[in-house]
Amino acid sequence: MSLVLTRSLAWLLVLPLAGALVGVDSRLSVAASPRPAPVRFVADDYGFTGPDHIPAGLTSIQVVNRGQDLHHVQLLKLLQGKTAGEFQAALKANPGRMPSWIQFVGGPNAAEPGGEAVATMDLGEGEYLLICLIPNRAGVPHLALGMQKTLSVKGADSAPQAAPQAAVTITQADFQFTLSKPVASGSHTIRVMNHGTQPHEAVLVKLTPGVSAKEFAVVAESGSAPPPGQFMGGVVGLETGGQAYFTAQFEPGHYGLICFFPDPATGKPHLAQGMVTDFTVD
Ligand SMILES: [Cu+2]
Repeated sequence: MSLVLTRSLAWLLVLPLAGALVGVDSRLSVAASPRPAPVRFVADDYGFTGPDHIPAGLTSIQVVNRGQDLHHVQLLKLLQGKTAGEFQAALKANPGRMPSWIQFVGGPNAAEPGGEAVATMDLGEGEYLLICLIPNRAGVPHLALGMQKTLSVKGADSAPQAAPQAAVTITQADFQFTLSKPVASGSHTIRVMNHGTQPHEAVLVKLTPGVSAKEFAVVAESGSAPPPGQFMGGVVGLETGGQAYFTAQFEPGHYGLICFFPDPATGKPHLAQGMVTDFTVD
């Protein structure tokens, strides 16, 4: 019901604009075509259900968390014709070390139980895996509990989608986040770009008043207690040069961006090297 309403409202907003642009520049009217509904994957404890095949191109992936634990969707592209079976074998042989023939291509970051998150990426044709890297209380990543699914990306859908209009860009580096400008209250699309040399993620959290993003991250890392705040999505790991978009509803308050990805040199999460940022929405 609400999905139908949202889509019909999108048409109302888009049609007059598209009409006004016809005859001016056909590329602009393509840019104004409505964005398709996100491709939806349901996460539970511990697995994903959703489509096995989707078309290539700019794609919004939604994670709907029906579990009791936090979940995200990390999209991995399998290179060199490697298979899901080979990925599992490689992890078994070298636990905790990603093989060199996978590429981190984003995906919606952590959604609370009962919540959801969406991220938009340009997906090229190929074989992908959806995995969840979030650990359980014992520190075991959900991936090792069976939380992985294959996804085949092939062929193109209708007209190519224009890139979303981003209100703010978050640039990732080794090891920090930089926001292009302050985030205003309201619903905004945020672009995330990795300018670092390692894969990075952006975990968006809303912080309990008086708590810093670092304090939140330390509690979340330890798994000893629920962290003081709320996970609000973001984008999971992106390769160097990669980019993705996510949309979130920002109420006034204090927020954090955190990268839990490990530095191969030290084994420590990037947040321990400074990749954790606080920001305020007025
Ligand atoms: Cu990082």
